[in-house]
Parts: sequence; C-alpha cells; structure tokens
Amino acid sequence: MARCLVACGSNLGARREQLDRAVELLRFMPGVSLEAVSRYRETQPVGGTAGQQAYLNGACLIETDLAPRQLLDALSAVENTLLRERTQRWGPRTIDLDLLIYDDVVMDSPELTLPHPRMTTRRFVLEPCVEIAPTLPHPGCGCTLRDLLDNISVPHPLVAVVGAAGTGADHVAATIAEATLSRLLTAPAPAPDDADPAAWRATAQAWAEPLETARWHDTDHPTVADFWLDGLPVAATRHLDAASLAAFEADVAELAANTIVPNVVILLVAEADVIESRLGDCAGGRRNAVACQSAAAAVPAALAVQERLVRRLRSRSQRTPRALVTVDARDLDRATAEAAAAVEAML
Ligand code: A4P
Ligand code: MG
Repeated sequence: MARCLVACGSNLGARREQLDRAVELLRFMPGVSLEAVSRYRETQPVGGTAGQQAYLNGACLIETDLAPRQLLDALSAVENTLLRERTQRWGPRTIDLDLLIYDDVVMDSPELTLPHPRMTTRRFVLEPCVEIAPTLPHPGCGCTLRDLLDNISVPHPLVAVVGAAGTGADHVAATIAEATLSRLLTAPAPAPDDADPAAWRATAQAWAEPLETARWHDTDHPTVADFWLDGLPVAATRHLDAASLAAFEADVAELAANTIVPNVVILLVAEADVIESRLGDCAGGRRNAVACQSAAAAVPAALAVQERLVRRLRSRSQRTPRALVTVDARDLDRATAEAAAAVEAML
C-alpha cells in the first residue's frame, strides 16, 4: 500500500459541504483507505483572477493500492461528481483535489507531477498536511512536511530567483519583490566573464556581504534576491581551470558558512530557442557580425549553466534550499505571475 497526501480546496458554492462530500467519496473509494482528515481552514486565494471568494482548504492522508495515474483519475472523477468546471487555470472551483505526495515517487509527466510542484511554499497546503502527517518525508527535499512549514515560517525569509542568462531572473525578481512588498537585493556585482580567479573571489565576497547572518534581521519584510551565492561556482565552471575552480569552490563554501541559505529558490528554466531569442536577434539584422558571433556562443554556455544549476539545486546538502520551485520562463509575464504566487502563498 502506498501512503499518499491529497490536498482539497473549494472557493465556489457550498464550500464545506463540497469538501465533506469529497472526503466521503474518498472514504468509500475502492482501493483506498482514508487514514486522517485535517480541519478545514479559510485562506485567501493565491494567483488567478482578482475578486475570487476565499478558499476552504484541507488535506487527507490515505493508503492505496491504486497506481499514481489511477489515483489521479479517481480524484478527477470525484471532482467531476462535484461539478468541477475547468474553464480557467486557478479559477474559482467547487472542488480541487491535488495529489501532493505518493510515497517516495518522483515523476514529471504532462498529466501528473509528483510531488506536487507548487506545494513546498504553500501555507494553505502545508498547514493542514502538518496537522495530520507532520513527520511524512517530502521526496524532493528529503525533509519532513513540518520542516517545510517551518522553512516558510521564519520571520525574515529569503527567496532567491535564479536562472541562466536569457531566462529573465533579474526582471522576475524585481517584479515579484514589488508585487509582494518584499525587499529586493540585486547582485552587488555581475559575475565575471573571464578566467581571473581573483575577480571571481572578489565577486563572491561582494555577493556574500548582504547575506551575512549577523546583519540579516534588518527588515520586517521578506527579501527577494536575484542571485544565489552557492550558484556562483556554477557560472565559473566554464571560465576557470580545474585547480582554480576547486579553490574557488572552497572559497565560496567558506564565505557561505557565514551567510543565510535561501528558504526558497525559484529556478527559471527555458528551452534553447527562448534563450537564443533573448540573448540576441541576429536574423533581424539589428546586431553586427561580432555581436552575432558572441550571441551564438552565449546560447550553449547559458544552456550548460542551466543544466549545472538544476543539478546543483536538486542535489541535497546542508546548503541547498528546502523549497525549490521550478518555473518555465518561456512567457515572462506568466513566469512572473507563477513566481509571485509562490511567494504570496508562503506569507
Ligand atoms: N496535474 C499534474 N500534476 C498533478 C498533481 N500532482 N495533482 C495536472 C493534481 N493534478 C496534477 O489541474 C490542471 C492539471 O494539472 C490537471 O490536468 C492534472 O493532470 P486542474 O485541477 O484541472 O487545474 P488547476 O487546479 O486550476 O491548475 P493547477 O495548476 O493544478 O493549480 P493548483 O496548483 O492546483 O492551484 N489559493 C488558495 N488559497 N487555496 C487553493 O486551494 N488553489 C489553486 C490551484 C490556486 N490558488 C489557491 C488554491
Ligand atoms: Mg488542481
């Protein structure tokens, strides 16, 4: 039997009755054993069109011998029974049942992503989950659900928005800082574009300074930064030789020991064509031959950085952030809305 968590939410019609009916349908679902149901909490809508009613949110712990896709289909059938209409994403709904965790399964397909990709910053999801399953591990972060809730509940959370060149991380960071009334920290110096180890060390020192633990409590607002100190060696990889890179890794680790780890990293990812179009439009004749040449070289470099960034962020260590939200950067407005919703959901 697999141990699973299901989130339930309603913000249209008779919210409590609809949640109660969904829970009853789960209780009598073949192949499912309902282990625990949380209280329902009223929460403000995150994302979607303005003016929606408040949600009632809860969570259910179940055991099942249904496979992940079968369970998702069964949850959709319950939504259909309760007259769920899907006209707009994040629109008002009579009932929404999301599969948050299915044992330790990690998967990413168009129909089903596990664990649920937006759960790690959502207070409206984590609070009811912690009520019924505080010690359940989250397969992505290797920590418990209580750890995830504690992570977004610190008084001065740090959200780092990162991405390779051409993904628009600095634009997204600035926009969401404004939208969520957060303090904005921009990279104090650009990452060097050369092979001088001293320049890389100086940049790491400059980046570490505003993040030093001792000076962290200087604001009542969350902070959004458009850089991640521990990601600097990722950018240095193609510039420094192996010995210099190892020394730089050690320098950054030493500096990082006195800085705070971001609570959340929002990682913007984009396909090659998007990065290419953002890094330089040569076909339109707006750039000269030299600029076109360097743009052509910049695209594979940015893609390599992106790949290493993803790998580093997904590997688990003391200094990788607990919550990682990956956002598709193809459409910048949509990416900004998605990132802002991830931050709003934690406040
Ligand atoms: N899908 C992929 N993975 C999963 C998964 N783990 N669980 C696919 C459930 N569905 C998954 O879902 C869209 C598609 O996601 C499905 O076809 C499914 O195959 P949907 O329920 O039809 O549409 P949606 O819910 O509008 O979209 P989405 O992106 O799932 O939204 P979320 O993340 O569910 O967020 N604010 C508050 N306060 N409380 C809420 O409950 N909920 C949302 C919806 C937004 N804001 C909220 C709340
Ligand atoms: Mg849903």
